Amino acid sequence: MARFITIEGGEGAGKSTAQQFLASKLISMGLSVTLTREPGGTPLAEELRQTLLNPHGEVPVEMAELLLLFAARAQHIAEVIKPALDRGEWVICDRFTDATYAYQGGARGMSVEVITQLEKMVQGALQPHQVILLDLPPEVGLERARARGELDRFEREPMAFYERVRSGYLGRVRTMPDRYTVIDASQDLQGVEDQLECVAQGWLAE
Ligand code: Z5A
Repeated sequence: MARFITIEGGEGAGKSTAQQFLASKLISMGLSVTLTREPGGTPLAEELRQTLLNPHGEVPVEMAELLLLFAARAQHIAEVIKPALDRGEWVICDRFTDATYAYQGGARGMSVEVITQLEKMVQGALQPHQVILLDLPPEVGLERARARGELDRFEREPMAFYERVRSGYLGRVRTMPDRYTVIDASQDLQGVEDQLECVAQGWLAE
């Protein structure tokens, strides 16, 4: 049965690493898996990603940032996510709308009602079956992200911004606990992967 799994967390939490690990587990169990990411996932959505993350260009105002994210998401859902689910595949997406609630809602302070309206317009009934939240103190994740080279626009925010992102995610976990599996991403990679393996085994047993 097709499943839509999303992976969330702050900068450098290990989302891409976890996505690859989960995919290898699911594929070894005989499942077909589509890996994708947000913002991005289609040529147009990747162009919008470049615009959103560019640290040198014109800075989008908050509403423009929000609408660009949902424009990319609309394209991504229509071109990649829904077709893969319709083919019966598992889709593992590196970030999705929980990131919008955490970054644009929690950290930028945009109206949650507006985000919810856009979510309904763009996604209809589409929601992740499960969200993996890789939770860690922002300073740990930023150190990992900074080791990689030039920082994107989101990686240049003050520390208080990332604290609000983290609180935004954890606030959503408190209100909808069944939606999330929270993993302590400050532990070593082996520890994270052991937990991810248990999660994958649990899905298969359902
Ligand atoms: N954004 C938004 O504002 N609103 C939205 O709705 C959406 C996104 C969808 C781009 O996302 C930006 O878009 C994002 C929010 C905004 N902000 N930023 N920046 P992104 O997902 O592309 O960017 P990111 O969060 O910076 O991802 P990342 O830096 O690629 O990190 P990651 O995927 O979580 O981590 P990783 O690449 O797997 O690992 C980072 C390094 O740490 C790497 O060297 C690993 O080998 C290492 N690692 C991983 N796990 C561990 C453990 N457990 N221990 C030690 N080292 C580890």
